[in-house]
Amino acid sequence: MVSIISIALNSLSLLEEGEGEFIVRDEMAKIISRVPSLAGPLLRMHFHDCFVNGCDGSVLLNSTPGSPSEKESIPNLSLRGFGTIDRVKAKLEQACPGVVSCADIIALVARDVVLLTKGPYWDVPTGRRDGARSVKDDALNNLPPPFFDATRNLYQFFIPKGLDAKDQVVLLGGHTLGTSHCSSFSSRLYNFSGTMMPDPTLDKYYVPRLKSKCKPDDKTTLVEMDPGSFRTFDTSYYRHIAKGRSLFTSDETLMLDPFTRDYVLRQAGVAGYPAEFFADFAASMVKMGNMQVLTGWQGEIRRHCAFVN
Ligand code: HEM
Ligand SMILES: *[C@@H]1O[C@H](CO)[C@@H](O)[C@H](O)[C@H]1NC(C)=O
Ligand SMILES: CC(=O)N[C@H]1CO[C@H](CO)[C@@H](O)[C@@H]1O
Repeated sequence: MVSIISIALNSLSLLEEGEGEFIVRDEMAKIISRVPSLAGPLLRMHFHDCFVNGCDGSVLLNSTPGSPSEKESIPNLSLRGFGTIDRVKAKLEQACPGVVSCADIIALVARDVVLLTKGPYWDVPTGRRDGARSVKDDALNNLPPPFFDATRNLYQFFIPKGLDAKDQVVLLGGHTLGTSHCSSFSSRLYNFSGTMMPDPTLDKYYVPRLKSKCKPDDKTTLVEMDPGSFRTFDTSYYRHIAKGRSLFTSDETLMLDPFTRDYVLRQAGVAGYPAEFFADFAASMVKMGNMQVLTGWQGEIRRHCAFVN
């Protein structure tokens, strides 16, 4: 299924001359050099788009009266970068109106922010078309929460989408970029599973550091997920996971399953150029980016990413 889709995407590619891709890269280079902290949210946006009814740009749609869109759901609260997508879209519409979908823009932008933060390059199959459906509850039902266990309930979110345990451990390496709100993990610091104690799998020397940044009800403070190199795409998040210093249960529990633990430990041990992780991440991103895409006469090329035409 996945390979058929990717062939369809390739043959449909409307950016064969690379002009559109060039415009996106150019704009992203400017934006990331000015606001490096946008790299994290823009990578994450592709994940949120693809996991909710496929990579169809639905994450960008505004609510309409009486029908709240994905943007209104809890996991969205921390999404940022919508203005960046609009800017890139405006540039593309100037150069080649009606050609590049918002779904393709999100996929290209995600690739470019990884590249611009010293991560791998991959060819992005293009030709996705934009969907019309964006429903708040779809986001809640399809996006896994950070307090889920990677070895048990997290699979329920990945497997039905054709992503396996390897894709999961690889894609979660994307947490090498960006920040998290305290509220996404503070239950692990103060009241883990109702115990009024920190999560025992958290490094006990790391807990006080996190507590000093995050008071119990803090909903605004941002914490680097990969402290020291949160603006560089590398393997260092795996080193944090290996030491009990990842922020989310969903990351830490990768250490419970022998297969994912081996992967984490292997990447954590890499000194120098992380060839295996880079190749794996590229492959899993292409796989994620091809999920349930609209092609051919399905969907449309939106004129503005926040509204259906
Ligand atoms: C089990 C699946 C996942 C869970 C539970 C999860 C959870 C989270 C949470 C809770 C945050 C912090 C949000 C906040 O409080 O601001 C976050 C941030 C982030 N996630 Fe994930 N995530 C998952 C998968 C992914 C995937 C597949 C990618 C991309 C390949 C990704 C990329 C990111 C990035 C880059 C950030 C930083 C965003 C920023 O800087 O604002 N995540 N994730
Ligand atoms: C701790 O967690 C338990 C279970 O989730 C909850 O019932 C309790 O109210 C929490 N206590 C505090 C002080 O947050
Ligand atoms: C970016 C964005 O649209 N965020 C929305 C997420 O959902 C809340 C409500 O739950 C809205 O207030 C935000 O504007």
